[in-house]
Parts: sequence; C-alpha cells; structure tokens
Amino acid sequence: MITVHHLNNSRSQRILWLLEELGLDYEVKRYQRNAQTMLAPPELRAVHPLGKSPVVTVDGLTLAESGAIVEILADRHGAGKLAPAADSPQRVRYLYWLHFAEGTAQPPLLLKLLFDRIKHRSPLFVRPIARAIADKALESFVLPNIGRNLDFMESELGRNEWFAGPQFSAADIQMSFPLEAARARGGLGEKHPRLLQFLDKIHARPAYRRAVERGGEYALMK
Ligand SMILES: N[C@@H](CCC(=O)N[C@@H](CS)C(=O)NCC(=O)O)C(=O)O
Repeated sequence: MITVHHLNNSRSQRILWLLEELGLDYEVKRYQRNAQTMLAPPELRAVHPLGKSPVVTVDGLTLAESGAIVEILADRHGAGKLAPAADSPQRVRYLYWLHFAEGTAQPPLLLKLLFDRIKHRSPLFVRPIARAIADKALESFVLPNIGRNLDFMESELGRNEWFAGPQFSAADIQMSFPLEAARARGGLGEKHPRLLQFLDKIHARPAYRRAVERGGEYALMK
C-alpha cells in the first residue's frame, strides 16, 4: 500500500501526478500549511524527522526527497514507460533533469520567495534597510541565476519535445514544480515560449488533472 503524506500547495503534488500516470492505487493523507508561516504542521515530523513534504510510505518503508521518491517509484512501476532503461541513451538526460529540478532550478526560486517576503513583510522600522539588502541579493545573485536557468531550459526544449528526449518521462513531472514556481514568482513569461507550452501540455494531461482533484487546492506561493 502506498500512502502520500500530502501538504497543500506543495511538491507532493508531483508525487500524486506520478502515481496517477503510473495507474497505481494510493491513499492521500492531507496536511495543511500554517496560514501565517506557511510551514508544514508538526504532525509531519512524526512521519519523517524533517517534517517536509513529500513523504511517502510504501509497505512500511518511509521515502522522502521528491527526486528520490520519483526515481524509485518510476523504476519500480514505470516498466520502461516513465523511466528510460538504465542502459539507454535517454537515461543520462533523464537523470540530469530529474536532479536538476531540486538541485539547480529550485534554490534560486526559494531565495526569491524569501527575499520578496523580507522586502514586503519586515517590521516597518527596519523595512528600508531590509529592502535595500534584499534588492542587492536579488539583483546580484537570485534573478540572474533564475534567468540563466530558464534560458537554458528553454533552449534544451528546442532539442527535444520533453526534457529527457522525445518521450514524456518522470523527469518532466519532477521539472513541473520549478517551472510552475517560476511562473508564479516571476521570471517565466513571453521570453520562454517553449516552457510555457510545456506547462500547457502537462496541465492538459488527464493524470495531472486527476492528481489535482485528489490533492485539492494547488496554487504555488508567490
Ligand atoms: N528537496 C526537498 C524539499 C522539501 C520541501 O522543502 N518541501 C516543502 C514543500 S514544497 C515543505 O515541506 N515546506 C514546509 C516546511 O518547510 O515546513 C524535496 O524535493 O522533497
């Protein structure tokens, strides 16, 4: 039995989508973010010490870290459909993008979220200073990195229809979250038509829509 410990508006949406693509039975246990802090509730720490989402339990085994969960489930249940075979040329690109999503694409997007909050939500008496520091970090590091990552992803989708090659794969599922975050937080727009088209295509997939129905509200933080 597979249980997805699902936090609202979070990366665990990808796991629901993967399970729908794989046609597997699963149970969803929902957790709600704190409305002020947006952090996960402490109950999630009873499932995994870090209390982050996603966490999945499979026959008593606890799996965390979305890239690892996607890799394990796709290898076990994809039957060559969502995960290219270990000796295939596509496997190299597949693993690259599967890990790029959390390793390279996501960190500057998280920094953007944090610095934007510092700019707009610091106590009033320190806000001008907080704003100046946040702007400096955004301009010198965060925004250039987001821009370079998006330009790179855009050019790579010019080589193949999907990230790992001509076939849709679990790497596309893993890449969905940073692209959705980049669209919500700014950076992804008209300059990146292939990435926008990628989002339109994945959002139209029946399995994606079923996953949103199972998971409930899915709107990424700005
Ligand atoms: N790299 C981890 C990141 C996990 C993570 O930060 N998850 C967020 C949800 S998108 C979370 O649990 N946030 C709530 C919190 O930190 O309390 C993964 O991909 O699984």
